[in-house]
Amino acid sequence: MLRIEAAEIMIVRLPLKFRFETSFGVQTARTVPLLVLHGDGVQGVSEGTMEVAPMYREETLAGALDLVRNVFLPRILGKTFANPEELNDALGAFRGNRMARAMVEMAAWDLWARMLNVPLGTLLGGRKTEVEVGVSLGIQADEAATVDAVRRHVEQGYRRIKLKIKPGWDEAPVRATREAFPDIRLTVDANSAYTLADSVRLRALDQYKMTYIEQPLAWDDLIDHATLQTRLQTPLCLDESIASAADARKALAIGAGGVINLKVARVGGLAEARRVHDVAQAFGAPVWCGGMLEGGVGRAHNIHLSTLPNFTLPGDTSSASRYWETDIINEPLEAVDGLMPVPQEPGIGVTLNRDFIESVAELTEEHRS
Ligand code: OSB
Ligand code: MG
Repeated sequence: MLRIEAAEIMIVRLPLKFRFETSFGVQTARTVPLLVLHGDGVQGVSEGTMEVAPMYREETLAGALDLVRNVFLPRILGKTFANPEELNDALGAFRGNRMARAMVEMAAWDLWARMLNVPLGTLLGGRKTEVEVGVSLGIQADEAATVDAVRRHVEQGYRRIKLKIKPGWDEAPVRATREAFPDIRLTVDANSAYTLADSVRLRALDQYKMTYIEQPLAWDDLIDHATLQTRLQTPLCLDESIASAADARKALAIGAGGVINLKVARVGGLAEARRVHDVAQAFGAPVWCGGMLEGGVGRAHNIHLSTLPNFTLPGDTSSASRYWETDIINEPLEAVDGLMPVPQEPGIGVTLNRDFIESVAELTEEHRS
């Protein structure tokens, strides 16, 4: 039984080691919310991926934390559940706010896996002991800087290079990269910066033989993606547009894309992520695990999810040392030759670096029933 006795919320601000520019803005740091659930002498932890400003999807850090504190925690504190899915049912009546719900659900899964003394990936049904990873590279100053950044990461063994693009910065970096590296697995991510009126521009990318083009159109669209897909040879990969297994089913049924970037928080937690994985598998569509510049807690969750069999393309879960001088966990999460080892201790298999977290925390709270 899963008994929830107490909860902690912490917020830490971590400076990024690189400037990360996407079509929607520039990030130089992350504000990382952490949730710890305590029960039966064990703790489970999760990391929120919502940002201060709703640039990626609509959820915000302030809105999500308000819900966690005032609506979700009161429904689980002091209560006992059969398993994480039953706990999640206690939040099932609430609409949307999937990243906020995922924070609670993911901590419950970690707690549950630690109580059962198994790695989270194994509990979810995954069998891999290492997962293939690539990198997501932000928009660079020019073509030469792009090729330099690609070279550095190819030399480190990453299995796929993803370039962020936006209108006016798309074919140039892709052409330069393809000329320098004719054989790498290459993709682009537009984060919803285009419309159907850009179909011709986007079709110009077909010649570069990319594995997919990620989320060219609106964050809440499926229909226009299906139209665009009829005009392109390169498969579309959906990120922002997929918030549930139902969305995945509809998207694949209408041909809105052929690949799904699966992010646990965006779909509301690990159980729903597994359902998205299963739907995609039934359609013969590969999935891969996306990233939101996570600290070690979110990164570890992503690695465990990626052990499921239909994660057949490299994910964005690159080495923690790329992002942070000091991480929020004690263990390193480092890929070797593009393979990220799956932590084999129970739960997510990593532990909070409490001293570091305390030294940089902007907020720490305790909640009890
Ligand atoms: O679209 O996949 C995205 C980061 C923040 C918000 C959206 C996205 C991303 C990334 C970074 O691409 C992936 C990572 O390295 O964590
Ligand atoms: Mg994306």
